[in-house]
Amino acid sequence: MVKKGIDVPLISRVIDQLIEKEQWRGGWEAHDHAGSKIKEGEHPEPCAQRLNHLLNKHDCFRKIFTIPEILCGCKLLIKNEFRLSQMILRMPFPGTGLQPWHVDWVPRRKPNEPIRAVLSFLLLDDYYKENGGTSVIPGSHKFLRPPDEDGYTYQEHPDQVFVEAPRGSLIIMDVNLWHRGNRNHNRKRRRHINIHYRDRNIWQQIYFKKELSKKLLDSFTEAELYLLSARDCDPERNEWLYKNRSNFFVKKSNGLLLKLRGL
Ligand SMILES: O=C(O)CCC(=O)C(=O)O
Ligand SMILES: [Fe+2]
Repeated sequence: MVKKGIDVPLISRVIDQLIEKEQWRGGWEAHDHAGSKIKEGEHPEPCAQRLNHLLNKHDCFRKIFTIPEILCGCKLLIKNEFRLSQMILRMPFPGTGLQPWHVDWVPRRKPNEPIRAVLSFLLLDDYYKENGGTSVIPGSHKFLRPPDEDGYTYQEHPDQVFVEAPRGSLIIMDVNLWHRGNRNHNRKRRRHINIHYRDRNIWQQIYFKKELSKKLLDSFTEAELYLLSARDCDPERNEWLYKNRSNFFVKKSNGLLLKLRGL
């Protein structure tokens, strides 16, 4: 589906300027793996360009996270209240970019477990197989296990489908869907912005309340601030717990808390 009212050519131009400016550092702000600190010369994902903190970097990104279809998708799939977790640009480098099959959150294990996140890709280029368009395994959001438990990492999957869609389209998916970015064979550009929404009860990758400039925060409406979890009344993120979120005890106690609250 091509989204009207979003200035994709402008966004594309700004993205290119940011890529030029940030180069290999792009995406470092949310080098998202707990406990890992990016080192000088270390690329966040060696086979792809990433950019993060887009809201801070240009006004053209302001309208992207409130695209109604994205919010409808979140409302439909995430039963609890949700908030923006991060918005990230990904572009495979020419000739490379293949990812292993994966899901972007802890997989659901039981049919009654809630869906915790929704991924929405706004395509800045046409997507097709040869330029490394995203591929998915239809129906895998109901498998209740991650791909590596079926032995799938980098190899082809018999049921894989390459998303073919024109620039300006949105791909919206349950975070439990098995998917991956592919090799950019023909070296034609293939960029998207991933608008990642999560249940408000799990970690927000970018702590917008602290990271957005005061000027920017003052310019957002109450509804936008709610979606960013950046109103005065929204809870502070405990930085110690966030940094240690992969710690066994932190994970266990979070899980227990959610269970106790029936979430
Ligand atoms: O670039 C793509 O097609 C997919 C990227 C992705 O799934 C990820 O980085 O988690
Ligand atoms: Fe992913």
